[in-house]
Amino acid sequence: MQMTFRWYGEGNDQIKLSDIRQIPGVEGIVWALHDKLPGEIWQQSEIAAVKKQLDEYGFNMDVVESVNVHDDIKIGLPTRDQYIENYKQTLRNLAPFGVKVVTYNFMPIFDWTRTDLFHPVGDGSTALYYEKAKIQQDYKEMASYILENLHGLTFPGWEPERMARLDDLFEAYRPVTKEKLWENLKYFLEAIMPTCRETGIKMAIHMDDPPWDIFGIPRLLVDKEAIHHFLNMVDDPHNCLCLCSGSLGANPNNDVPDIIRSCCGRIAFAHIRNIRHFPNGDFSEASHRDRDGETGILEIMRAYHDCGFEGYIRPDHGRHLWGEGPGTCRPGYGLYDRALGIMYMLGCWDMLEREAGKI
Ligand code: DNO
Repeated sequence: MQMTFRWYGEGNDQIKLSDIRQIPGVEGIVWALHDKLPGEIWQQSEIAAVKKQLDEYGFNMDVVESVNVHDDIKIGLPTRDQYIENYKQTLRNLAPFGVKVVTYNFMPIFDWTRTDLFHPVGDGSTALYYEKAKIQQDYKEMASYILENLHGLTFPGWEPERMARLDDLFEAYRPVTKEKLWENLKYFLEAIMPTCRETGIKMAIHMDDPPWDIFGIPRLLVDKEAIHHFLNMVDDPHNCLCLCSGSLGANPNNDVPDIIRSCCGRIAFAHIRNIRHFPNGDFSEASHRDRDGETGILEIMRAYHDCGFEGYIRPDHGRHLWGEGPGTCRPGYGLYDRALGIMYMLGCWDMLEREAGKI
């Protein structure tokens, strides 16, 4: 297992690489070119500039999150072929810099979706929150609430350019049934797998978050059955998962440790996050400590350890602590709780290693 930390880049993140350097055990930065729109080619000069910044602190750049997939590919329009060619070129441009895993998602229109970005947890901290009733209402209201709370920082999946034409996007996705979306995902993966084999890059699809349809649009990677369908659909060792415990864990019926054990060899990247559920279907994100939520963090770490997991791992979202809040920290991506999460995960891992006689 290799510990990583997500960072949004110089001038686009309040956290500094020198702060991250002080968290024990972090080997790599999970990064991206956040000013790129889906479909644009990432140029080698731009990638080299990030590499220089990371090199200064001794971090690797093995994992990219995300190279976002253009809507035309998800919708299945004739223009998709050009965007797929661009995607392949981006992979070829990334490989010489040592990139090994590229995360992406196939969620239509919205990426992760929450209704409150700074919801009180009850101990003075705040966290991302999902209020079920609100997601049945106006998608534009929800999108503008999220954009306002990003305070001008870019957030993948929430590009203002795309959010400004939400009605058009909903119209364009109207004919895309769940079956059609699966077909379009298969088309995309089959087209890029030769480039993955050539470059050695593993594609790691992120789970859909939350793991159910929202605003009438289908979502695919929602449970164990869907994950296995996905892996069998394109059965190639480069077709992998970014297994996000928090995304899957939003549905209490998902047994995340069991899912991990069933497909660990195809998990290239693990996101660890804990969820607290409420009886009415709402949920709040919680600290990584096992007992603060119901996702089963201890058993998740044990499952990865039992399977001999050698992929990349990161704390996913954290709460906002100690003065972090709107305008001073990216929702879900403050410094402190993610650092605490790393220490919790490493604590579990070191104990498992000790028990196995490895350290
Ligand atoms: C949320 C993230 C996701 C993830 C994308 C990958 O915080 O885990 O936004 O980066 O879905 O494409």
